Amino acid sequence: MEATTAAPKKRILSCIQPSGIPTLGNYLGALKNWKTLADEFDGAFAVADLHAITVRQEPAQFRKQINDVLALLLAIGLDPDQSILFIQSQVPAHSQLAWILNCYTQFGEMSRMTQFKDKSQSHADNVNVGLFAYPVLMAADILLYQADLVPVGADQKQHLEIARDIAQRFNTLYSPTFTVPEPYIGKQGARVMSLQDPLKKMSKSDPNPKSYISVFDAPDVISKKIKSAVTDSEGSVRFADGKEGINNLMAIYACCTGLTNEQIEADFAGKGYGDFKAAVAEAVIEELRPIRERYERYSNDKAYLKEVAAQGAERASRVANRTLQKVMKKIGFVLP
Ligand code: ATP
Ligand code: LTN
Repeated sequence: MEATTAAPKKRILSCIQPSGIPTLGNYLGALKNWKTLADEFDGAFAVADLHAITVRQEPAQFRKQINDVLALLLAIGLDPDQSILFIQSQVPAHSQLAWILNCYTQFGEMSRMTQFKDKSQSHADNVNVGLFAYPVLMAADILLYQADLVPVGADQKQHLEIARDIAQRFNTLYSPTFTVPEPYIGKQGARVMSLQDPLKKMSKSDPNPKSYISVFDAPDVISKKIKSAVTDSEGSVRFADGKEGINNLMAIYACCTGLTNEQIEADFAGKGYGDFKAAVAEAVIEELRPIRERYERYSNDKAYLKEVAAQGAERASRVANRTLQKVMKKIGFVLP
């Protein structure tokens, strides 16, 4: 009989910025899928600290947030011996490839990015070049690892398209160099909205803490925030246009319980928003409880976090440097 060799596992890569305490949106839209995908694919997951300095960070707080997000990656169950877990700035190839790719990206295509337009409004006093070039650094993150799949929330779809365009452009100009990545956007939770303005996405850098649930919020805080979530005056729990607040709470509830919208509507028929909000709060509290408990353990163990980051940076650099060398050679740089 002919020997069969197993096809190599596909590679996935994703990152999260340490720009604040991650929210329920980050969790349901991205992190929750990472754990599932990490068991099936070859995973690399990073704390995108270079992306986070596109807005001002206070140094001591920033350092803490970077460690906290690394601890969170462990708390959601990612295994540093199975997946590569690393801090982006500890792998210099990201900055190096980003510069190179800047020179293969057009000003016009960057100007169309909706995140840039939004952020240049919310940070009007600091519209820096990094904020503009942010998607190119993200493309470098992805392309360095030859990622096949990139699990992200729906807000990142446009950035993924740019990463694909840049990869294809480079491959056409030279010869096949980069894997062209596909986005992986979950069916549920891909776009969790703000509790105070359900037309805006829930964001950890929102100045109003009532608009988001942080993954480390205590149970009573979660209950209060959900109780004060903006809804409508109709008073019936059903998914419909114009009921964005309720639609959002239903989506959150569905993600945490596995119920469908129809089941939720049937369960809450004839009941008011008070009952529904109490049930949503309970489901969110139970969903986040084990993560919060494991996070407490990891975040206090600084020596372990340092060790995880060092091991991750070494493994990540090995993969990333291979791609970077290939790119530099094709462009015509003189390699040492
Ligand atoms: P910031 O608010 O500082 O801009 P962010 O939370 O939007 O940050 P990241 O930390 O980089 O951005 O996001 C990490 C992951 O979480 C990404 O995959 C992103 O798509 C996802 N994500 C962010 N916000 C939401 C949301 N409201 N709903 C679903 N997924 C989200
Ligand atoms: N821009 C992303 C975070 C991010 C990312 C990446 C996601 C940075 N580099 C690479 C996937 C792959 C965001 O969610 N705001």
